[in-house]
Amino acid sequence: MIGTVLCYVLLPVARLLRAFRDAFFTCRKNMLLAKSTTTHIDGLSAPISGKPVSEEQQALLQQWLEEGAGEVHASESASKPEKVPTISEAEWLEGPELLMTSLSDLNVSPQSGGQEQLPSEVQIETSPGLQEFVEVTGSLPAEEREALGDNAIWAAVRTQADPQMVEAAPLSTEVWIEDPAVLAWSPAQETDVGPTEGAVWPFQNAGQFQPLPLEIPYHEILWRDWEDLSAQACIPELSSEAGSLFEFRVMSYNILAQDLIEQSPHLYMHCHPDIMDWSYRFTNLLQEIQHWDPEILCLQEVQENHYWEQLEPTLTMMGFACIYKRRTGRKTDGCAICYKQSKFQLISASPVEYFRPGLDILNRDNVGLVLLLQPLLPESLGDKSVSPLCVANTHVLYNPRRGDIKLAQMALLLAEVDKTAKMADGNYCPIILCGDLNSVPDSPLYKFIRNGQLYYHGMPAWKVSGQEDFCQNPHQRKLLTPLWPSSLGITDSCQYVSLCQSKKSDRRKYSRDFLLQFRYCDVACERPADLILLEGVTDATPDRPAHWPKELTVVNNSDPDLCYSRYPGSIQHGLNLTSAYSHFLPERGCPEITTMPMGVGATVDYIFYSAKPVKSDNEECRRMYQDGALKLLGHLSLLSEDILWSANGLPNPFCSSDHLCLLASFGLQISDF
Ligand code: KL2
Repeated sequence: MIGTVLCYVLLPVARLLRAFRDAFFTCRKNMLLAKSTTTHIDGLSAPISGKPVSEEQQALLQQWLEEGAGEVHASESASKPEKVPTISEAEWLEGPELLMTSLSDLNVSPQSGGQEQLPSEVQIETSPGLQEFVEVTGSLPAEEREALGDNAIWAAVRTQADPQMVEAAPLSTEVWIEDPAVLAWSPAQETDVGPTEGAVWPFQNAGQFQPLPLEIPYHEILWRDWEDLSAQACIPELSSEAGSLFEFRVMSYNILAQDLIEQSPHLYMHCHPDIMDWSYRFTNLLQEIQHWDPEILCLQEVQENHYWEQLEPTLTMMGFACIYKRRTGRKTDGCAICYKQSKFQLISASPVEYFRPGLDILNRDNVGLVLLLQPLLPESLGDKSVSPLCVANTHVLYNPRRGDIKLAQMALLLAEVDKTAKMADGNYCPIILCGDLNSVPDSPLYKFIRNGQLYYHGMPAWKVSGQEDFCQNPHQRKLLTPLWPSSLGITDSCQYVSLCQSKKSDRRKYSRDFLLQFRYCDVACERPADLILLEGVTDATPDRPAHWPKELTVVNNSDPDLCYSRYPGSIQHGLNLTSAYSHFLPERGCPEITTMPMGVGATVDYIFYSAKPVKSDNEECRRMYQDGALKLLGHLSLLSEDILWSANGLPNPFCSSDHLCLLASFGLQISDF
């Protein structure tokens, strides 16, 4: 009898309630992510949720921001990563629900009944349906209530906010429908920014969901401005010949492989499990990509099954062609480069595996990918031409102590870029190098890429990436000359030895004058045995001009810089790369952040591009560049560490990776022939 009651009555009721809980949690995510009618606020003084913020609310917001910001000055937090709020699974169920953030905490303590604690100005009502739900749950046994968690409280709270919500086109792709809750990337955001004309917004009309006025307005805190840099680009001809540029946007994005979350769950303790769910993150990431609408997309940490089952099919439907390279060994993620087929045609694709058996310096499973793309000009420009574009993408080893490996990995990638980008005339076509280099700005690895050379001999390996200071470690690994053995086949100038040698023998080793000397040497004048004898013709010996030397002069005119290091203990490359970002936010006076491991902000992701070095007398200084054939026209601003702290770090409900995406717009010179 008891069994029957349990099976047929209590279990279905419990399941129903669980379904309710899930539905309301989704509902709450919606509320958090719902786009307000305002697109941007300065210092949180602008209206949130389309309603003016009362003075008290503003004060609370300010207090909350200050409290958050006060904790997170870069220098402080760098030394105290443990400040990241960590919340265990159990706390999720007992305490306030996850997305409840510090601001909400000011108003609703976990112990409180919820809305009674809210300031009276905040208009909150309980919808009749939800009220009923609360009453039902209130009368449930304690265990049932615990199973439901405090989501119930949140689900029951509904504001009287402006009913105006985002109007959105219905989904055209099934994958997008998976979680219609995601409203993070609403069309309203594109108004100031511009680059998403004609984009389809892949979420359903969610007019029934209203944002809670006191929730973190993620989309506003994490607002990123589009910075137009075309005026700064030192290109006098740009304004007069604005039409002569082939424009495209490049995104670099480490999307955080799901398997890596599972391997290092301790890194994501500050995140609610629901926002770490792949289907939630996938929908959000896809919408973000679609919102910024890049023509070239360089992704890192792309899990192979997610790539083939979801990303590749969806991105193909969005007009991309995609190329993927998985990491070697047992790693399940890799790098992808996707390009809009309407804009580019693939000339070549070269995956690069950094793992080399038997070489300690290359014993890790990271990879890179190098494409050569031909930009497709519109037919109206039929008689014009544009140079191919080399696009490289990589995710370099994380281990902060093994800078030696990181440098060798970069050298392998640069050798492949050198090979791919070198044109018939020996010059390089424009290059874009994206990736997560797991190295911070102005670290030796960064300087190597940007300045084209690095003296490494004797350098502690941990110093190379600048991620952490391990100088206390008495057993420091030092970089010694040569950094990698010659058997690797890569020169100190980050070029393939094989290519150098063939080039040298083909074109560079002997000068024209040197080769001309052979016209008069005895061997050259001797008639080959199988050549018909025509007297006076095939047996004629040319007269040696009087000034020609009898003996051949051996001239060693091979380029010593081409293949061998100019300076022992150093490595070089000749690609002339500079960063699309400055790594500093002048208005905020603090560094740009692309990721926040354990609550510590850092830049490790980059978009480098080819530029022209400006000649300087002091070669030791940071190299100066000006735009060449490839012009940086703009980029999407990055955020500061304190801003990300106020959004509970990364990932959060709005940003579904532990990295921010980088986005830069370029113009490629179109020429007349
Ligand atoms: O920094 V990353 O995060 O570029 O987003 O790249 C690596 C790290 C990624 C692939 O190896 O996994 C992360 N502590 C923190 N993060 C780690 C660790 C670790 N010990 N190991 C790997 N990752």
